[in-house]
Amino acid sequence: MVAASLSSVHGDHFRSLAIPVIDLSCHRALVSELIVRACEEFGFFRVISHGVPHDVVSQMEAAASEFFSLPVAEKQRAGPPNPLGYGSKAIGRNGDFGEVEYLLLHTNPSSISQQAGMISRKSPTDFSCVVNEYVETMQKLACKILELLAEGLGLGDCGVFSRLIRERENDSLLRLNHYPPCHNKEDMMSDRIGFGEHSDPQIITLLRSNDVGGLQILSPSSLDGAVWVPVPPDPNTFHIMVGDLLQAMTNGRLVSVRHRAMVDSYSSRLSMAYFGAPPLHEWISPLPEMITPQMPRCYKSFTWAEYKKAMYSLRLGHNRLDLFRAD
Ligand code: GA4
Repeated sequence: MVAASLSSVHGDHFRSLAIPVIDLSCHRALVSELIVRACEEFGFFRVISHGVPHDVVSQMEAAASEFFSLPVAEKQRAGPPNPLGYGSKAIGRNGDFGEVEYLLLHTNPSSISQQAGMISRKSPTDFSCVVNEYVETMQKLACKILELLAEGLGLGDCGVFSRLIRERENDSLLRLNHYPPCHNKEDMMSDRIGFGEHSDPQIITLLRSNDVGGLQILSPSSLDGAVWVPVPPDPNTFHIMVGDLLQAMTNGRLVSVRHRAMVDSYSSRLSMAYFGAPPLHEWISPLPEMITPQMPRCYKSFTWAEYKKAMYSLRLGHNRLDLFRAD
């Protein structure tokens, strides 16, 4: 594990912290142990030597920037996001806003080709191909990480997490975000929120961004309130985040990381997030191996559809998993 040292943000408290960087080409037992440790401590880590071909990423990035550089009226053909499609500033259904424009896509190939018609007038087929390839690659990487995680946790069935996002009916999403830079001086002097504080509801998130910073994670170990830790950008790594469902399945042993994105004063930030989710009808429960006398059951069983219903009825920053606590 390589430790990346971090420094200051103005405004909130901050703490210098070493975020885990895990080399996936290292010895399997070591990698799985490091993944577990990172997910327990931060719910967040970065991976290097991940095996994702450069072309797959650069083609996806090029397609995203081409879309965001279209005239507004063209982009709006792919919106509004209900919940999929193009959105600008408004996030979700309950009054959240950020300095961001985005495209939300379902990862199912037929949904991608349907949306592609609205997204790219010029070459919808090319757009679909690029997205499908990126999504397939992300799904593979997510499964690999989830299997290593299950091994590290000593679970009898190492496919217990990965199987959920591999199912044909999985509800995984791809989100393309564009954070334009600030233009006026006043804005440059203050911190501007691109995407407000939240945790991701799904099982796992694989986030890749260009070389512009902005991502911050909330240090879960902080005893003294909010401690935001800026994550230095690195276009060659993937940021991996534990989602709410993984926290529930591990009975709270792994933590879903709270994070946010700030806007850079000078440069455009482009990020691409793959959210690995189970099918809608899938039941989510704490795994029996994760329930012990020292760690009694923390969460009720619920379906992903029930969880989604709750998440869309709440604000972005709501701690929605609390609604599913066992009595
Ligand atoms: C956060 C993670 C993903 O970006 C997302 C977001 C979704 C949306 O933008 O429509 C939500 C948010 C996210 C959680 C609470 C609800 C739903 C906005 C919002 C206020 C696509 C997702 O799955 O949940």
